Amino acid sequence: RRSKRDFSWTAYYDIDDINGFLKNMSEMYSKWSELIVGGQSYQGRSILGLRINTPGLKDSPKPVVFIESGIHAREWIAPATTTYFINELLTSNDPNITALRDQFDWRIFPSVNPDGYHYSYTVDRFWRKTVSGFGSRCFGADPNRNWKYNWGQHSSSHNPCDYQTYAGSQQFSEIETRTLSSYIESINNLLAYISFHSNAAMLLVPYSDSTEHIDNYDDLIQVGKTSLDYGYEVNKKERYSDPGTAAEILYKASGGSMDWVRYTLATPLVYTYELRGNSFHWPPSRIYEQGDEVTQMILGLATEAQKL
Ligand code: ING
Ligand code: ZN
Repeated sequence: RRSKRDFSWTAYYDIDDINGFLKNMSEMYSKWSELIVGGQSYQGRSILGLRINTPGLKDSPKPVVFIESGIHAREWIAPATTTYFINELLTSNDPNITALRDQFDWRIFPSVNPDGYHYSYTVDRFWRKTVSGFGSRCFGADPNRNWKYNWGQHSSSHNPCDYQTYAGSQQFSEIETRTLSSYIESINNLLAYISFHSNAAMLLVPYSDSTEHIDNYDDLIQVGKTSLDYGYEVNKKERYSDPGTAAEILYKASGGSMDWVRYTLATPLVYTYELRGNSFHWPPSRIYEQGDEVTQMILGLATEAQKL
């Protein structure tokens, strides 16, 4: 077993080490956090996460904030900033962060495509998909095109050999999306669902395959802008683009997780952050920059959301 000191944010780690970090944190902070299983992978890994839920007044349930990271294997900065955020939540003495920790029931999954991440880490740096059907000439499906909402419509390939956006043989063909979606469905009181990708420096709101605006679009944009303002204050370098739907500011895409969550569960706050980077590269020595930025962006989101 690794000690906490062996894990840092100046390097990228393979999936076993990320899971080791989660396990260690759950043991060191066992009063507040527990290791949770959000689903299973094709190669038999558990999709591991941390639930952080500090004891509250009486046993009144807190609103749940769900963080899904690393659904695309090669977007390494997403799992790295997510473990950074976990570490901040559990170890920071900043009163804003301890308040953030105490206000919500957190479910945080740094790597929801663990097979793909391991394959990207060890074999093919630019692998994006799952590895279902490994051994066939063409294998894997895009887990962010595989969810059961308008499946297979936009920016979705139906060719299993497509390196990027093969949507799978059918909706929820991938065990990762199927099992994770049932875990999400079992959550009561889900306030916010946040998905992390890279590298467009953007904040996206549902729906990704339509330019129509959903009923609380204005609130989502307002909360989103505050989130980006908080993030900007950290490094004061380049700003993210103004928030919007993927259909309007990136490209139309169907079958993504956030659209399914919004449509199926009517979750009020649903976002996809596209973190910074270039060609999926972000220097390991500078992970902490985006780690701090992500921490502040989540703090800004939560702060503004409480004013609604
Ligand atoms: N971008 C996302 C993708 O899956 C996206 C954009 C987000 C599409 C949410 C649909 C829903 O293509 C990256 N970089 O993967
Ligand atoms: Zn992605």
